[in-house]
Amino acid sequence: LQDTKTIIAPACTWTPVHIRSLSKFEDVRVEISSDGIAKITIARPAVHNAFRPLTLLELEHAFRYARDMPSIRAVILTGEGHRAFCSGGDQSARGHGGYVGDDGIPRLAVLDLHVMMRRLPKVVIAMVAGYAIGGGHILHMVCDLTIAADNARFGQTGPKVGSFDGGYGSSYMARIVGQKRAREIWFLCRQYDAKQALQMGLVNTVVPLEQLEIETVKWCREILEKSPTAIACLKAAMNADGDGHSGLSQLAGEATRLFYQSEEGKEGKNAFLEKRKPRFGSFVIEE
Ligand code: S0N
Repeated sequence: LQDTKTIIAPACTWTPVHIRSLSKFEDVRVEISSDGIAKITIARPAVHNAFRPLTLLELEHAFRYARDMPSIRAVILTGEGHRAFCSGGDQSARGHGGYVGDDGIPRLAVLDLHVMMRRLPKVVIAMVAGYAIGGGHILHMVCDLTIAADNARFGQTGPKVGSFDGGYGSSYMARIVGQKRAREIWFLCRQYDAKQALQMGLVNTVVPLEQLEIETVKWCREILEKSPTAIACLKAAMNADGDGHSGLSQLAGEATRLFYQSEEGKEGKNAFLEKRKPRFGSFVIEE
């Protein structure tokens, strides 16, 4: 990997988020563009952006913030520098039954983060330079789209380091690349370059490293022009296929959100609050 390339000015100016809980972050940086893109950066370059429990906690806060801010319409997940997107769980934090933070409790908290990212009703794009390995590889897979730099390298290490992800890391991977490829990726623990990842359908496009952020922002801006409700429903629908009741609940949640915004939905609430019978008679289901 070359680490001497200069990344040219990004296509937009990022304004750091200053709300109190986020500004105290140690491992994660959150920046917002003026047009509603949130960039969430795992900032532990000394360990190729491996995540420890604190990192996951901060990522959860960051994704919750992105979910709750109406002005944020697209999210970029990335790693600091251009040597790594993320190298997975920090092996030095791995204890007896999981990864152990300051509170001494072993957790597999990255699994909660996967669910949170899939449930976010906004598009999440992985911007990958360098290594996306182990749990870092799974993180990019869980994103809706992946833009890879030409120096990106992908792979799993679980069977080499005594770990595995039998959740999205296995079954969702098999849906993306097919059963034979997924088994190869996990059983052999090889690394794949960006071109190979593109051929397998693991990433959406590959661009020169210098163009990575410009291209990612371009994709975000194309998405910003589209209907947010259509996108949220489409994401939920695609997740529902693989997420069972949880996926259906996400999809149904989007329907409920729309229903709440309708006159019919509001009539039910108003009637309750006004202690009267609801007047649903004038509402019809139009074919
Ligand atoms: C990425 C690799 C291939 C890069 O190799 P390279 O370029 O030779 O660099 P290194 O010298 O190896 O690394 C530079 C420095 O960074 C440290 N480092 C790198 N990765 C990690 C890491 N994951 N944890 C801790 N430190 C890391 C190196 O030690 C080195 O530091 P110094 O300079 O001080 O020596 C190569 O680095 C590599 O192979 N890394 C390890 C990849 C890996 O095995 N990751 C863990 C895989 N497992 C998971 O991610 C589990 C995820 C998870 O949480 C999970 C998911 C589902 C279900 C359960 C779980 C669960 O919680 O277990």
